[in-house]
Amino acid sequence: MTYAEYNFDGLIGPTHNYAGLSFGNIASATNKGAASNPREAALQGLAKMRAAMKLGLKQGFLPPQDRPALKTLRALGFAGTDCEVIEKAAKTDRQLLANCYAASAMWTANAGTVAPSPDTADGKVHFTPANLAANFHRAIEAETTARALAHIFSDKKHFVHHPPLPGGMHFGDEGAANHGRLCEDHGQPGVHLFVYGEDGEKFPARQKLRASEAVARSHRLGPDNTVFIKQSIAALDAGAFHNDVVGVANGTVLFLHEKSFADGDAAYAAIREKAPFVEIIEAPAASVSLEDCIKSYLFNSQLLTLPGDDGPSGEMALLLPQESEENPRVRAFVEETVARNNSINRVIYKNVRESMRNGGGPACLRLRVVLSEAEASAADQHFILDDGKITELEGWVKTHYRDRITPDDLADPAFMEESLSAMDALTRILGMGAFYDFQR
Ligand code: SUG
Repeated sequence: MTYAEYNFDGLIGPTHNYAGLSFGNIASATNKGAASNPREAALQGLAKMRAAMKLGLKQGFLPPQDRPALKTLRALGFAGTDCEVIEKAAKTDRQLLANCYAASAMWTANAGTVAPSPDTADGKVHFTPANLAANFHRAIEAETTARALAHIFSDKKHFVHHPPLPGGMHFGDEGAANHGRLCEDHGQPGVHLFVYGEDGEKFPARQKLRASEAVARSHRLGPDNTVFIKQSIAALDAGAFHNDVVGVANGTVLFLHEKSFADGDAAYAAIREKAPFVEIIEAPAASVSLEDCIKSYLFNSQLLTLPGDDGPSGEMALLLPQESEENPRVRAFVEETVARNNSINRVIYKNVRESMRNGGGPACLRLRVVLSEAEASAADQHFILDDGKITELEGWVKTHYRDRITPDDLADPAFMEESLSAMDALTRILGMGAFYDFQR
């Protein structure tokens, strides 16, 4: 059976803005209150998807969520018509309103954790949407994310959907942003790396060990194909609020910063024991500091196995944010890495600056789902892209999105109406029916 990796990027929603909502995420804090450009953000995201497809890779997407989250605002006691709900929330608590306006579902690495069928005891693809308990604006994504995943992967013959983990921060789970899979080939059984944190001196850890263990259990993974690794506090306190800011795994390669893990030697030994084929490519702190990593998002790159004429070519491309090209130390390290004799031999820099300014690089913007041909054809094809569908989505963005949003716009009921009417139009394009809460 042939398997392929599908990257499901988040289609960036019309309310993308900078509200400084994520403590421990330095870009989010730095850009609080700045004007955003949702139109440009969404087009940058779609251009990245197109670039991955040009490499011959499979590309899907997850839809944005309906924001403002009127259902949440109503649950918090704001009553009346939709316009009244927005006006009252704006008068009472601007920060609360901003939380209900975040377009943060764009970072689909946090949508959930996925285990492909070659790895699971029942031979099915397992999904657990992340509860994102660490931040209010993100925690309210889980319900709609679960609905979207169940909508796209609805065939019970192939797909198993678990609910987001219960228990709030006791089982704080941020999805695939702290998870990687090593394998000799996408269709071969893989080894799952789960990275968890413990609170630092400056910043809190979002991913709990017990959450990772629970996801592994639900996904019917076993001790032979799982490794649990503690993130270093130095990385967390430098601003690596998710492990995918300091490392990425793909196929046989683990590409990461020297200071990613609390105990690097022990972690590498545990990984090598279960995945003896692993090729570890490490950036020494002497060449690239943690600070450079966080600013440039070097390791928030997509590491992609390039297809050959007849199956995988054995070559990998690194798709990096433009900020990595602009940092001379990072660029030098990337050039050196590609020149060396290893699996990474191609580099592409893409502009995803609107997302980067909220702390989301290329890897944050995608959820990896490895699927067999039969599984891929059982998925809802509206969400698997080709050039024509990308052009259609670009057209939708150009029709409905603003090119400038400031914090004051969130208080304006006209902006709410505009955003929800964009989402309404999207459900028609994607044949989703009355998918969103505001349509029900
Ligand atoms: O959860 N930023 C996101 C960025 C997520 C990045 N994802 C990964 N590393 N996989 C977060 O901190 C900022 C929103 C704001 O401040 O307006 C935000 O939610």
